[in-house]
Amino acid sequence: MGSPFEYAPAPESRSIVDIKPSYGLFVNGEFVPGHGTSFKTISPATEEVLAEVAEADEADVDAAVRAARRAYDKVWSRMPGRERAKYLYRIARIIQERSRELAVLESLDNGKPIKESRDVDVPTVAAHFFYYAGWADKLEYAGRGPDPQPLGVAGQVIPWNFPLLMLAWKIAPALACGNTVVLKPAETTPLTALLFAEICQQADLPPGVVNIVTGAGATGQALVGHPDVDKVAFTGSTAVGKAIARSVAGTRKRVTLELGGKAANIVFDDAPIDQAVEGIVDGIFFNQGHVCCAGSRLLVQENVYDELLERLKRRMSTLRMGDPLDKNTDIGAINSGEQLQRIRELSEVGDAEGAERWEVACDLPTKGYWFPPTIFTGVSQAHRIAREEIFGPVLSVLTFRTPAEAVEKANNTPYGLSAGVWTDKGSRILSIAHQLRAGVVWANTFNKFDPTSPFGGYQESGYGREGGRHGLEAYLR
Ligand code: TAP
Repeated sequence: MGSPFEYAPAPESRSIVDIKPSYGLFVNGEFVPGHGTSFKTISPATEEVLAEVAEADEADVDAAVRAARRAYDKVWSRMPGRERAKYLYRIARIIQERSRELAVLESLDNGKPIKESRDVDVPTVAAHFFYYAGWADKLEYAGRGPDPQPLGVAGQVIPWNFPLLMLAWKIAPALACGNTVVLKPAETTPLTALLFAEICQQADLPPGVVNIVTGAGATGQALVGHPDVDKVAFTGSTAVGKAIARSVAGTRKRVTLELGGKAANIVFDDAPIDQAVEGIVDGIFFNQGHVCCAGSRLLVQENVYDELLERLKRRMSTLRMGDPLDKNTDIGAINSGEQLQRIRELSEVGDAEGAERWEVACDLPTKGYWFPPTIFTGVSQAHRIAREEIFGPVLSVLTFRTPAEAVEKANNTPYGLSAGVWTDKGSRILSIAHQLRAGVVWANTFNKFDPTSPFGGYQESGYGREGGRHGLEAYLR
């Protein structure tokens, strides 16, 4: 690894977005102060404080749920689908118009490279609103019978890895179906959800249809536990997901959970190697590996192992790490000090268990949270780095000889969110995909998201689907 250095973030892109010194909660169409204490949100690339954000306590959450209930009863559930669609189309268009602002703010608050927030996150967010706007007046085709009804008030809790995209996955289908929402963004990434609240105002969305309550786990707990919430939609860790499932058991609440993953990316010896290397890099280093469906376990057929590893290391050496606002940056900052600590700890476990660590030699900034792209070879299935979600830019490499062995190893996980298969044989793609216990299987590509495709897990990766027609079912009776 190189020597540490001071890095100054690019000031010109900062000026695109107007960050206020402090933010309130968004309740009933207005920004209001919270009753709890406030907290600071920082740029993980520089540790600079970006803003002070209100923390919603139980009374604030209650006010937001009541606003959502009023809006549901009086306005939104009564509005014809074609009218709801107009609001969703308007929101989608404003997202496109304000896309630079949203991308810069997302990269500042989250640490992800601007080329990802600009070219992947924000366009996919707009696409979700466009897609579900199109469904709002066609719900009789959603698969829930001729007269599907909304559920009521949805309490939605999302993580920090794709703050805006997770918001879109939650809010767009809920609103299209006639539900109203109270959403809690993650503590470390509240700013784009608050900018989205401004967009709701700009779109003249009726007050109370969307409410945003910022805060940490306790705010999420208050929301999920509120007796007047009809539907809970959660994306986050398996541990918190299990606690939520327990807490709502026996209530009338409907629940969908999108949880963790430990995806296998399987490369057969007939795969186009350079294409596979790109897919492996994208699979684990996209968004610093903070991706629930990241291809964090590479399974390589033994006879191409040496060649693949050599090419992979060569490709990794070209990745640029640094200022998230620099358009040439491939790898941005780790989202928080806490997450960095977890990545370090699990990597040290990898060392202690005898796996061999290789990392890209690069200079790391002295401030902020950084971890270089890393691979572990000599990993066995029993190793913790092959079993536990690291949620960082760390790849564990295993080998296999036969297709049956690949499937067995790929399925040897409590998770089941996603997987990848690289091979030249179409018949093998179909046969392997069929045997993998994963909600999404990519063939000769990885980490591709589209609003028309359902996404979701098996086993400890949760239940319910988001995206596509299936994503409507979670919000309809
Ligand atoms: P969590 O710690 O589970 O947090 C997720 C959200 O839940 C945050 O907003 C969090 O608030 C809140 N929360 C924490 N404790 C809660 C409680 N007891 N009741 C209600 N809400 C609570 O996960 P994370 O670290 O942010 O995200 C990483 C995890 O999310 C990974 O495991 C990843 O695989 C998973 N993930 C899954 C998917 C899909 S689609 N399956 C997508 C993205 C991420 P604070 O953060 O503010 O404390």
